[in-house]
Amino acid sequence: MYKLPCNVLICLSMALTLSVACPPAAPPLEVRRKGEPVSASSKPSVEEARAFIEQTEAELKKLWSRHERIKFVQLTYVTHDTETLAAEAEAQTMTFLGEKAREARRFEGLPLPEDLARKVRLLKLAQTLPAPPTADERAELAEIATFLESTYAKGKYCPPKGACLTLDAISRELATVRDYDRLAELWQGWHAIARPMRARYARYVELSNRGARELGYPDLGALWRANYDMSPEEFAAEVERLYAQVQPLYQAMHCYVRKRLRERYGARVPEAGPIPAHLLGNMWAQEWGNIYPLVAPPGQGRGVDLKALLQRKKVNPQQMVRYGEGFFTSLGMMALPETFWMRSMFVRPRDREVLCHASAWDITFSGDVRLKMCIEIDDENFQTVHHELGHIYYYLYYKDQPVLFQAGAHDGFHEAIGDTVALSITPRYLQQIGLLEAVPPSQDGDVGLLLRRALDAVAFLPFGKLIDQWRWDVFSGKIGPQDYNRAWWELRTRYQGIAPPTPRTEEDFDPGAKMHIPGNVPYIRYFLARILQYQFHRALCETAGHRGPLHTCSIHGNQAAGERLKKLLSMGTSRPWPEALEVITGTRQMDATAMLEYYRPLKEWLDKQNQGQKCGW
Ligand code: X8Z
Ligand code: ZN
Repeated sequence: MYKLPCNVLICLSMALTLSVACPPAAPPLEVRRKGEPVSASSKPSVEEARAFIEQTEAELKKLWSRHERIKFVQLTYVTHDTETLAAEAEAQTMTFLGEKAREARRFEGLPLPEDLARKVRLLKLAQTLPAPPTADERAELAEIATFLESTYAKGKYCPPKGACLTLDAISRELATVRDYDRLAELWQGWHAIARPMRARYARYVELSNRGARELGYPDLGALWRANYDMSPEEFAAEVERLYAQVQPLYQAMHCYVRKRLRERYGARVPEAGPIPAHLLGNMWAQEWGNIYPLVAPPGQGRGVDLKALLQRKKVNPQQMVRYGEGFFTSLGMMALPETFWMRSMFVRPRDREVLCHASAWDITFSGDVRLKMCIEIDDENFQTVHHELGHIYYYLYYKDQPVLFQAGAHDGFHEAIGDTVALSITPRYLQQIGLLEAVPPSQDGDVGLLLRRALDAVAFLPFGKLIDQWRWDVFSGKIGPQDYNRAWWELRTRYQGIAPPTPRTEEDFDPGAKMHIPGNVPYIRYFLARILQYQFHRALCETAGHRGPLHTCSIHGNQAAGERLKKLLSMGTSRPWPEALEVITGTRQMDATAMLEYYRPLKEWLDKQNQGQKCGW
């Protein structure tokens, strides 16, 4: 029963296998240009549509599997050769999907059964990187996409003296060091990795927009926004509606945190302006939990220090994942397959470049699931392990769906599962699993515990929204390449109320210092997940018969809650997401009231603390 982390031998042999034993890449498929005839038969039948989709799904499963396998090798072993293989695979997949989406146009307007009509639509939306019209452009786009991601993966800050620092090493310092200038140096050092991406990013925008237009969308942002069972415009309005619900909570927290940071850093934190972005314990100021000791409610203890508990127990990276697995199995879910333990990467290898940003993989769409993560032993990683296992369990429970339905109800659902489970990591749960000896008595309505959680979850909300706000505007042309960085900081200040610690120019490309921008991963999903996870939590806690404040609920060990969750997971994206939401919550609308209810005692406390303060920026 055992489990080596993916080591150099395994990955090396995988890389060799790929380059030696895999069939050579198929010759590039030409994508037809707009307006060209698509088929000999002008009026296709429903049977033809079904046969087309079945055939396409069979080919797609093979192609995607090959793509995922190559990407997994590339990102656990970044070299010139694996980058080349990855770019080839990207171009091939893009080309195939582009061609199939075009062929599928002949079935539009045909009265198809619901499942088939849905698959035809999903086929078109299945690409976050759509194929531009010519083979040269597709190869160029794939090469740029691979370059951007690899550049991020290999990024380091090399100070004038001493060894170069990886993002993990920098992040450890950002979390604990409280020296303003040292933090600014690290912040600036990391952001410099993105400068070489800038020009190529502009070209990537041009080419991927051309791909989106081939599919009938005005730009790539509109294509991304079309994947929510409503029009892109309706979706953008949904996001605004949800943001308006939570904005007052963020503003209250910002006001309180700024006041406490002034106590620490003095006038370098302005009384009524934006907070310097490097003081919040995280490279992107997206989650602020690491500065809890600086802002903890006066007079309250430090609460439960999970990092200390894990380290005292000498928990190792695999055991971190075992704790996560234990939670899911307590809900009545299956154990993780043996191959998961054998083929995952759990630690940063010492001898090669990898992309450490945590991710969950579904290599074959039939159970070969893996984690790729550089696990450190602390509370943030404990949380992330649960997040990733949410993806893994989604993969495992929808694996019998047709491949086009193997996805989250929408991508925010996929991101929300593990985070929902993580809300059940209460002190009582930590005691049940033997990590904590005794649950500390509740003080002041648990304001300390709620603040610790809100520093991560609530701080994330404006960040989760603005990343794609920026990208949507970049793709639509509202933000041109000459304004990339200025517009980025305008949004960062407008939404998050933060400012860069050092002067920025258009030589910089600060968006590129965040993985999802060079990695081409849409981001609004995380904003949606942050809201949905509380909705799911509230509903599952009701199912589990919980009484009392929402933050004291843990669904650990509750089979009824597990059944609900399993039902949701096994649906994949076979039905429009409001139906999936109904399965788990009984309602069909995304709604932030569960989150507001969860943090209500904190909001009341913050409002008191903020009395007499000039809030806002
Ligand atoms: O990227 C992730 C996961 C993988 S899907 C680790 N997250 C976002 C981020 O790190 O920026 C989870 C929270 C937000
Ligand atoms: Zn995720």
